[in-house]
Amino acid sequence: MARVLKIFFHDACFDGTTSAALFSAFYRDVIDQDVEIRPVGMVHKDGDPFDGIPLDGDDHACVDFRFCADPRMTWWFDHHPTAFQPPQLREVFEREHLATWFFDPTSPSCAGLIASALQQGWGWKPPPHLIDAVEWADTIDAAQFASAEEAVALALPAQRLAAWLAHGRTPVDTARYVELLSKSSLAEVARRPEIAAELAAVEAERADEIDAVKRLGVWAGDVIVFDRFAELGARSPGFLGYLLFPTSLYAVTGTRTDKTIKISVGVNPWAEQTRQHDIGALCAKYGGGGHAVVGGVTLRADELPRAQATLAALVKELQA
Ligand SMILES: [Mn+2]
Repeated sequence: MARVLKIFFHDACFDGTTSAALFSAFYRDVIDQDVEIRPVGMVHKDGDPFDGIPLDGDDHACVDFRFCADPRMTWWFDHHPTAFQPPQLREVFEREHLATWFFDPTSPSCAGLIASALQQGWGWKPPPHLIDAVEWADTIDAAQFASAEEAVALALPAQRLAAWLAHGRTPVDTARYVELLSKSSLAEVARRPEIAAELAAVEAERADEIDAVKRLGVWAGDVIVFDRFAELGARSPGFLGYLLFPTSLYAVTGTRTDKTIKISVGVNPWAEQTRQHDIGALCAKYGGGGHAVVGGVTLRADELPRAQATLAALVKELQA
């Protein structure tokens, strides 16, 4: 019987999935070539996201997601400044100091952090098919695009797959995607018939999405607000919001599925003004987290009044 490695990753996120694929490739190359890998997409929530998630593999890894203090979580890599929630978890991290736990909030992406940590510690280099994906993870996670047009472009496989991931993928889709990406390049994954068809559908929906986002945007000072709580399954406009409302400094979006409600907050990377707020810290005040320039609060599907109040409070804080 093959040993089982469970990899917990930030679900439906380009960096999270790339991180999981990269770590899978490393594990097969260096630790156990016959291992059975089970990628598990994780979503943030108010409270312990690992509550009720079984650590029942032979080994466990967590990438691009919050610190889990369970000693069975052998491997951990993250770059979110809000990785330690509650903050006391940081003491566990410092005290235990495992050589297989890595935290660097200055890294643009978790995939980049994994690549450098594994090279330094194990002399392992990412396989050629994943080099491109790791570079794209840096670009996408840190919004290092020259313009909003470039950020929303769907020309290249990485851009198309990032949009597809953000397009309401299920945990089954993303786990399969991680497995594919661990063994083939972004271009090869995008060419697979079943994925190519879905990528074409994402592109076809783009025009409707532009119309919807244009209609939805409501100004609150420098903040552009997209309240999509009423449309079950509707997505955050992401960079499209900044393309259509280029004078915004911040964007706040409310979205809802049958499982969760999410409030996403971001700083317009192409704004002329400078941000006055740390978004991750601001979201952490309301039970969420994130980076300095992007973050969010994820609540349960039955907490709509709380979500509406949280969205309003975040908008108010950003206007102050
Ligand atoms: Mn990340």
